[in-house]
Amino acid sequence: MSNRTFTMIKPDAMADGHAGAILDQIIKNGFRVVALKQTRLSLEKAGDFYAVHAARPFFGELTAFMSSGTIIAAILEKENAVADFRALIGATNPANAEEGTIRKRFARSVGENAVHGSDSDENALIEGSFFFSGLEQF
Ligand code: FUP
Repeated sequence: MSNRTFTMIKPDAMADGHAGAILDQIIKNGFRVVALKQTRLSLEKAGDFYAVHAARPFFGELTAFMSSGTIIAAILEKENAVADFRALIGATNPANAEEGTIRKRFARSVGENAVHGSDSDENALIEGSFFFSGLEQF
């Protein structure tokens, strides 16, 4: 088991002023920041990141949204990071997310759902490397 996951604070949460509160909740729940940056995805880069969803009906909306503003990308470390982080963020659709989870507190909708969290150790590694070189990970 790897102890790392990858997250993005998405453009909705950035625009709504929730980045500080989200990072605070992440850190208070025991995740250590391995790498962190504010950046903005081009439409093409958003398509590369979400290539696994290319055939889904929401792909166009998803990539337009993810390139619509700045994001914060981060690699996080904690024992059982992938599963614990997904529990912390809650269900994809905030309407179904547990009370107190990041998506319940801060997401606008299923499409604009405040944060990303890797769904496996393998994807955490791929996604972290998409944004950060080895020299940027501490
Ligand atoms: P999650 O792993 O919870 O981020 O969810 P998915 O990998 O299933 O979906 C990735 C992103 O696609 C979501 F964060 C938002 C978007 N999406 C939609 O816009 N509509 C949907 O019905 C499902 C996902």
